[in-house]
Amino acid sequence: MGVVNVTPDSFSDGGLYLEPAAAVAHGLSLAADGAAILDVGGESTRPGAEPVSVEEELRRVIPVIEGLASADGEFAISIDTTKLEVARAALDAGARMVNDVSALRFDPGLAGLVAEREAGCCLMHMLGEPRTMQREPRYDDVVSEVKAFLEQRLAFAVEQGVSEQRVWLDPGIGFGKTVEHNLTLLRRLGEIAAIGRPVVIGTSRKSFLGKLTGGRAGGQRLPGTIATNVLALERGATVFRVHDVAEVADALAVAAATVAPSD
Ligand code: PMM
Repeated sequence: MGVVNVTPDSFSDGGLYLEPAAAVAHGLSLAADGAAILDVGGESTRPGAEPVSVEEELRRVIPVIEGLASADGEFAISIDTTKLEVARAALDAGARMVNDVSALRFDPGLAGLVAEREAGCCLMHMLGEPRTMQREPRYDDVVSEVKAFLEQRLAFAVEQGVSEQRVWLDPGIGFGKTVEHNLTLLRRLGEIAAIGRPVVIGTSRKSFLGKLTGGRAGGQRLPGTIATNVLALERGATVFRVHDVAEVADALAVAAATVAPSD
């Protein structure tokens, strides 16, 4: 899954692809690099980020989704949003899946839309909301709490008519977690995979990788991104949300051949 952020303020690529044509070209190059899904987002979820209006989010993402959909490539488009109106317009414009970092909490009506459109849906764990999530996050046992949350949100989605087969789950690396919480989730990712739905993992360029490597900045976190994605593959993740698709795809191809040799 390649990241196409159309935001002025995302932590690692904010402002780079604000023009629709630049964002579309970037998405197509990620697809050429091997992304099967392009995740288009118009609202930054970095710690402390302020929400953006529906109108602004629509203005950012819809032209990009239309542009990508009209390219008719071999990729699916996912909309990274927590808002019903944005998800609806994105599905109308050609997206096939909703990546909701609030796991259908911020806009419960979103579940009905996903059900009605038979869209795919990624439910992610976050402690609270982006504005406050990194203020001293606490858990008794981060893995069992994240797992229980994801099971509960999956049950909610199914109650609302979403087919369980269309739901993916994500432990939400960096969303209300300390470095140690992120590492524990990666170490015990198999417990999340045991829920039985595909696991999405998003470590790409995140700050805990900088903290573990002497303060590396976002663009210098590719080695850490690769290490964590390879380990996540080995522990049962099946979808890897990244900015550097070509490099991570190569690393995953080699790791996958080692984990499950084809000969
Ligand atoms: N991370 C970000 C945004 N959306 N969605 C999912 N499912 N999982 C993630 O880990 C995730 C996400 C924040 O990263 P970005 O600002 O680089 O997009």
